[in-house]
This record gives sequence, structure tokens and C-alpha cells, in this order.
Amino acid sequence: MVGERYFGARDRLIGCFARIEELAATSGVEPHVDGESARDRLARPIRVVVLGEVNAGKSTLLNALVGSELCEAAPLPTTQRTICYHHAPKDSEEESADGWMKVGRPLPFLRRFELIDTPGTNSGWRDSVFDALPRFEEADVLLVVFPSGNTWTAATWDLVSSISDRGLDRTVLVVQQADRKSPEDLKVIDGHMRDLCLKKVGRELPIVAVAAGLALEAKLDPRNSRKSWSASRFGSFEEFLTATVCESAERRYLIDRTAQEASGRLRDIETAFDRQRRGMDDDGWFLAGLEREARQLRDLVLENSPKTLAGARGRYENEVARLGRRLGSLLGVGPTVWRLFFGDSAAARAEGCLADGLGEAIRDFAAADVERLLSECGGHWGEVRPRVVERMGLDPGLADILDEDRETAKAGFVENVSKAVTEVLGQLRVRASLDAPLRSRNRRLKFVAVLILLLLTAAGTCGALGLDRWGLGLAMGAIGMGIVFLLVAWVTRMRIVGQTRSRLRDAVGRFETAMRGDYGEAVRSLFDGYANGLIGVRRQLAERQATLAPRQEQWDRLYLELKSIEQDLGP
Ligand SMILES: Nc1nc2c(ncn2[C@@H]2O[C@H](COP(=O)(O)OP(=O)(O)OP(=O)(O)O)[C@@H](O)[C@H]2O)c(=O)[nH]1
Ligand SMILES: [Mg+2]
Repeated sequence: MVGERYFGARDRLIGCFARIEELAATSGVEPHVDGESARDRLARPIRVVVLGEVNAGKSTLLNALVGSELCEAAPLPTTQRTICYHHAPKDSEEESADGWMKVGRPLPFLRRFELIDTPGTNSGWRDSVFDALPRFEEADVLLVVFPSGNTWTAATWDLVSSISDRGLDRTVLVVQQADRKSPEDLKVIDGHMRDLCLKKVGRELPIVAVAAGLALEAKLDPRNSRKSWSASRFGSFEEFLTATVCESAERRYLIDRTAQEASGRLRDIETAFDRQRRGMDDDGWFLAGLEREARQLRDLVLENSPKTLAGARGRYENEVARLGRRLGSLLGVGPTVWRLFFGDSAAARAEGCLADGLGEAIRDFAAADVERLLSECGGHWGEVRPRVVERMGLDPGLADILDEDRETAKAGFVENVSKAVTEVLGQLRVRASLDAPLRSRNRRLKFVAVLILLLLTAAGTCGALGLDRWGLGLAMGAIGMGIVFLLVAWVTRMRIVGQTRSRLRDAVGRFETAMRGDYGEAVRSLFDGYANGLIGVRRQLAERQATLAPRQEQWDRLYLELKSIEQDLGP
């Protein structure tokens, strides 16, 4: 096989380059658009043209190279037009605009070589061959084929004389059908052709003798091939082509240039990685900055909390005043008399009244405050969002806490703040503090009430016995005791209400302490939720960072692969 080592290296290099380009594309590196690159030239198959007289064995020579009967070969003039054989996934034939026939075949050999077969230089189609000579000269190698029986034929030597200097650099003279001549004759032919060549073109060209017919036979039937293969001299011919065409300085240059281009692309990708990595680090700092802003906003809210909590203090004082009124009405004469007989629940009711009132007031306060805080967060987010879009190219949408989680966040805030109410009620112990004064009041009032009843009973008995004076006196005494009852009830009521009110007013400090703690906790947890709005952006950033790691690994692998190819190619 011609150029096995060269094609092995070339295919590895091109495969590696293709993977580098894939990585470049997925890493967002711009494609190279600097015209035709060395890689494009290297990837193109090597173009071989055969020229020579009718029946020289041109088509057979190409068939022997391929190892299959690709071109039609026969004793009569056969090839009547220029035919270009190229690789195609399936058999195809088409006329090309330049009058050539393009034949596609799915042969692996044609991936490496493009073969151009031509009509004989002494045939009826000779003009087409001479006219196309400048194009043939662009091929990588021109094989001018002479039949061993006639190596001086004028038509072919005329053609050789017409080849430009540049074309002659790639021209090889092939003495075909060498099996028809003895080795001695071939030596004579070789000398004769050398002289003729000097005469015609002024310089020596390489001359190779082959029997392509035998070589083809050997390739088609490898079992009985040994004799005909060595007689064909085709092995030396293939080695010659390998050395002069595949391993030429030009090909070597193309390989080196392609390896350099591949290295350059790897550097481009590395630069892009660096840029992306720096960008992501900057994005990380940028997000940290936004999170810091959210924390600063929270700290500002906490700093201002004494002012905010002054509103809650006002509500507490209102509730204390309301409790005073309620307690006053609970300790009125009517209810007091009723409770003397049916049990006293005033302390429990007073405490319930304070718990309900304060609970509701603080919930109201918290609900209004959380709306204010959320609208502050909304204002901040409104400013953050376009900055994220501009900086990172992704829209974080609305923070959950301002959107779907808004109601939950509000309820959580209210609940957190309301914890202060339970705490403060536990500390105030309203019911326990009312119990003792109410009991003592009731004891006194009961005593007076019993006296009144006794006096009334005695007055009634005297009246029945006709002791009217005594009866009247006792009745007056009962009335006096009634007045005492009213006085005691009024005075104790005023005292209890006053004491309770001032005790609760004095406890405002405790209320404020409890509120400060729970309010601070509620604010922190609300702002934690707010800062979570940036978690989606952080996640996307982390995903981007995560994609960089496997790409970097791929880059490392490709770098090593390229280095190993370069090493195999040697200096
Ligand atoms: N003995 C012998 N005959 C050969 C050899 N190569 C080709 N021939 C015979 O030579 C004749 C012409 O071969 P082709 O390959 O068709 O020659 P060509 O140059 O393509 O001819 P045209 O297409 O007509 O210009 C055929 O009959 C082949 O069998 C060879 O190495 N040895
Ligand atoms: Mg032919």
C-alpha cells in the first residue's frame, strides 16, 4: 500500500484536528475563516494523473495501484475521455462542466488518492489531453506511461516536452508492461530513455519499470501472488511513490503546518477557557456583591427597627388602656355582685382580653410591616435584575419571595413576630397578678354583703314582731352597709384597675425586648428568603463552571494526543 505510514499519521492528525474543532465549537470559539488552511489541503486526497499513448497500460497501472478493476482496460483504444475517480459513499457518475467524467466509488483507497485516467496521446482525443495539460500539472504526481515495447513514441515525448518546469518536478516516467522485456532489455530501455529525456526536457526525470498487469493479478488473487508480484516490480514502484509523493518535503510541510494550526486552535480554546474562567470568577464576585447588598439592606432594616418597633409599642399601650377599660367594666357593681355568688372569672377574662387584643394588634403590625419590607425588597430586586441580565446574560426572573412564595413568607414573618406576644404574656402573668387582689376584694365585699343580709333579716324579724323602731334602725343600718359595699367595690375596683394598668405600662420594656428579639429573627429569615432569589443565578453559574471541567479534560487529552502525533512524525 502506498504511503501507509504517511496516511496513518495524516488521518490521526486530521481526526485530532476535527475533535479540536468540535471542542472549539462547543466552547464558543470562533471558527477560522482565513481561506484554505493547511488542514484542508492535507485532507484532500493526493491526485495522480496517468498520461501516455493508447494501450500503454495507463488504466491497468491505476487498477494495480487500487488493487481492483476500477478503470476499464482492454487491448483496443479504451479510455476516450478524461475520467476522474474519487471517493463517494455509493457508485456515482456525472459529467462535470469541464468535460471530464467524474466517477465516484466507495473504495477506501479513493479516500487517499484521486485518480485521473486520460485517453492516449496518439488517440483521436489527444487534443483534449494536450489542452488539459496545465490542469494535470496541478496534480501531485504525473505518471507518463510508456509501453515497454515502444518507449520512443513521438506523441508521448511531445507531451513530456510540453510539461512546464513546475509540472516536470512531479513527473515520473513509467515503463509499463515490463514483463514483456528481459531485465537486460529494460536496462537498455532505461539508458535510452534517460538520453531522450535529457534531449527533450533538458533534465533527468525518474524512470520506473513495472508490470502493472501482473501486480493487479497478484493483488486480486493474493494466494497465488508471490511470483507475479515480485516479477511486477510494483513493490519498488509503490515504495518510490511513497518516498517521493507521500513523504515529500511538500507533504511534510503540510503535516507540520497542520500540526501548528491544530496547536494554534488549542491555544485559542485555552484563551477562551481562561476568559470564561475569569468571567465566571467575576460573575461570582458580582453575585457576592449583590448578596452583600441584600445583607446591607437587611442590616439597615434592623438598625431602624427601634423606630419601627415604636409603632408596636403604641399598639401595646393601646391594648393596656383597653384592658384597663375592660377590667373596669368587669369589676363594675353588677358583675361583681353576680360573681360573688357564682364564682369569679374576671382575671381569666382580663388576660384573655389582653391576649386576643395584643395578638391581633401585633399581627396587624407585622402584616403591615412585612408588606413594607417586601416592597423594599421588590425595589431592590427591580434594580438587581437588569444588572444580572446585562452582566451575565441570564434573566433571574422574580425572586420567589416576591412571587410564588410571597404569601408563605408573609405568614412566616407574622408568625415569627407574634411569638413575642406569647412570650410577653407568659412574663406578665396578668391572671396570676389579678388573682390575689380580686380574692381580697371579694372577701371584703362578701363580708359586707353578709352583714347587709343579716341586718335586713333582723330588720324584717323586728318588723314582724311589731318592733318598728328597731326594724327601721336595722334597715337603715343595712342601707348604710349597702353604701359601704358600693364604696368598697368602687375603691378596690379603681385600685385594681390602676395597679394593673401601671404594672402593664411598666412592663413595656419587657414587651419591647421580646419584640426586638423576635422581630430581628423574622427580618433575618425574610431576608434569607430574599437572598435565595439569587440562588437560581448561582446555580446557573455553577452549571457553567461544571461544563468547563470536562472541556478542560478534553482539552488536556487532545493536547497530549497532538503531542504524541508530533512525536511520532519525528523531526
Ligand atoms: N503483459 C502485460 N500486458 C499489460 C500490462 N498492463 C496492461 N496490459 C495490457 O495492455 C492493454 C492495454 O491496457 P490499458 O490499461 O487498457 O491501456 P491504456 O493505456 O489504458 O489504453 P487506452 O485506454 O486505450 O488508452 C490491455 O490489453 C492490458 O491487458 C502489463 O503489465 N503486462
Ligand atoms: Mg485506458
